[in-house]
Amino acid sequence: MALLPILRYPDPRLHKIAKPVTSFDQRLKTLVADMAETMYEAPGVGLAATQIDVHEQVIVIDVSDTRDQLRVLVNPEIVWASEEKRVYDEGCLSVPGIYDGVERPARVRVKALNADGQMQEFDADGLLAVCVQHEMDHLKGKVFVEYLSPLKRNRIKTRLQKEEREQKKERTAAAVR
Ligand code: K1U
Ligand code: ZN
Repeated sequence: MALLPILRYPDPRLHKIAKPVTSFDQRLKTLVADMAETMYEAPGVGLAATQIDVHEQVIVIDVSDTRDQLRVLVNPEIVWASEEKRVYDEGCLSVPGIYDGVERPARVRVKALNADGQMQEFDADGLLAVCVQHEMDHLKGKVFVEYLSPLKRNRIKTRLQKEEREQKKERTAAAVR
């Protein structure tokens, strides 16, 4: 298994549209295992393949307290969403240190394949519903900050670009030491 680097906003590769998976082979199983390891290590409750620069419709999620209930969603679809909406303070491993409120349907019914190509359908509410919708947005090239005002989004972009420049400087200084 391998830990994979996570793209950071505003990397343009986060806006690529993921393609459906067509082969349920060993390569897919290795991708899923690497994504799960990367999500648990981060730590996060979800990860979309887009975030590790793989543009295929693959998501891993684990919202359990025990961190032992991994869900693998391949080619996911939302087949029903509630009229009722909820605001949840979302975070994102691609937008580190930023949390802000996003309004989404409170409950969804999800249809997806697993890593063996078997169909699964389940109802989600609470954090699971938020996480499924957040990760499916990643597959469509959408990052949660796009729900925020242009002012907030630009502040976040500037802050993360500054952090990136500072980290690059530190890495360069460490390399010449
Ligand atoms: O980057 C991602 O897509 C993962 C993201 C998922 C998410 C969290 C909260 C609301 C919506 C979507 C995260 O996991 S951010 C980290 C986080 O919230 C968390 C980490 C460890 C334990 C509990 C939460
Ligand atoms: Zn995210």
